[in-house]
Amino acid sequence: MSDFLSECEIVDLTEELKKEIEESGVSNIEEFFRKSLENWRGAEVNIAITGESGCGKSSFINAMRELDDQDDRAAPVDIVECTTEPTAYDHPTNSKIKFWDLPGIGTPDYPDLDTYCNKVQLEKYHTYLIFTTSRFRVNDLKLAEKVRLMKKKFFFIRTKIDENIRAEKRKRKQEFDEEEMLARIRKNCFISLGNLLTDDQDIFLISNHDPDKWEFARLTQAILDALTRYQRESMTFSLGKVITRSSDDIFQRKVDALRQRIWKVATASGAVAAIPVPGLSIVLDGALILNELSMYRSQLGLPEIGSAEFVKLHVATKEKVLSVTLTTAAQLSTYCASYAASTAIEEFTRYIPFVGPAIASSMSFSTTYYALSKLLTDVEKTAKVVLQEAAKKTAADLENEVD
Ligand SMILES: Nc1nc2c(ncn2[C@@H]2O[C@H](COP(=O)(O)OP(=O)(O)O)[C@@H](O)[C@H]2O)c(=O)[nH]1
Ligand SMILES: [Mg+2]
Repeated sequence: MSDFLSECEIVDLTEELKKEIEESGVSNIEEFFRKSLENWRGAEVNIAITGESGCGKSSFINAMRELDDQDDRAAPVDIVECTTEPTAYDHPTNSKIKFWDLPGIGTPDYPDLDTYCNKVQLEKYHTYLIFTTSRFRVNDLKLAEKVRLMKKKFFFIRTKIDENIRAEKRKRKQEFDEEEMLARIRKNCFISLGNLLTDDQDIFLISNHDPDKWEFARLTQAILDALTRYQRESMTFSLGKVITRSSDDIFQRKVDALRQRIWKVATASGAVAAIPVPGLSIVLDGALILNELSMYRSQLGLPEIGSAEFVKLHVATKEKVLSVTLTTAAQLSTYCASYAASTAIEEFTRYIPFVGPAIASSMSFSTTYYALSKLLTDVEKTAKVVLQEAAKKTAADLENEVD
């Protein structure tokens, strides 16, 4: 119980939320929260991608969207851009998130920075990613300075780290020191930027072919942090399975983003479509909870029952996945009855945030809150078990390859 009682963000958001509720003009608080749960879907995110031809812009766009280079929706790789217009690539699960492949500065159509800024409408992007495979150029620097003047964030990205590692390993053999090599690459990039940056951690060393290695995850998180609240939520929920599984931090961000929704869902839960819970004189908004649970499962990458990934799981893991795959109100009711101790719930209602005594004392709020907290914790644990099993399999496969 203590886990979710310590969710201080509930209290922190109070003032901001009161203002939002006032401004929204709604009279019904349940309706307000039902709507606000969907706000992130409306958030537009425009990410500008720039850098010389061949440095991996298209490959990065595909890696972020988790699309194979051969996919019809993929940004064409290895094509020298003849287009002189910015090209937008939508995220496959959220068309409001767009990656913009911008032409390079210094090409005939964009001879200088001012022409460039006007033509690509520089102010419309929310964050800027500047790519290279070697050192950054003067134009990159000027662009970053311009972006900084607009009070927006830019990131410098050095791609193809995998190639450097491979080449250096071949050359140095036993002498090869990965840390030393990465530090050297970072330093070279940093020097090429003059005194633009104060922290060399603002340079990200990645491979578009290995998003689970080097600094792809750190970059993903830096992009998230550069966005506004709803944009960040939107981008977090659009991250696919590969990126989510590539880093504990990103996985945790998803869990946190889902956890922050719980009290809103609980507030939105009324007696609509309610189902009774045996042994307790309360009712639950089953549809709302099942909808949220389905989001937990897909966001945290639980395999669908019957999918190829599910079939390969260990029997005990399969059972765990099944135990959090509730799809009917009856299953949910049984699940709730199995844990619900009314004393715990009553005790919990004393900690309810600003939403006020009327809602706080409603059993629908506290039961929904409690049920979702428990479900999210269960899905989180199960997703970690699935992940560990997948990691063990990969390690075993690699060992077999070596043998
Ligand atoms: N090894 C490696 N190759 C990459 C990486 N990123 C891109 N490439 C390759 O570099 C070439 C050019 O990539 P592309 O994405 O078309 O670059 P763009 O011209 O900047 O869009 C392609 O053959 C890609 O497969 C990377 O991180 N590592
Ligand atoms: Mg390209």
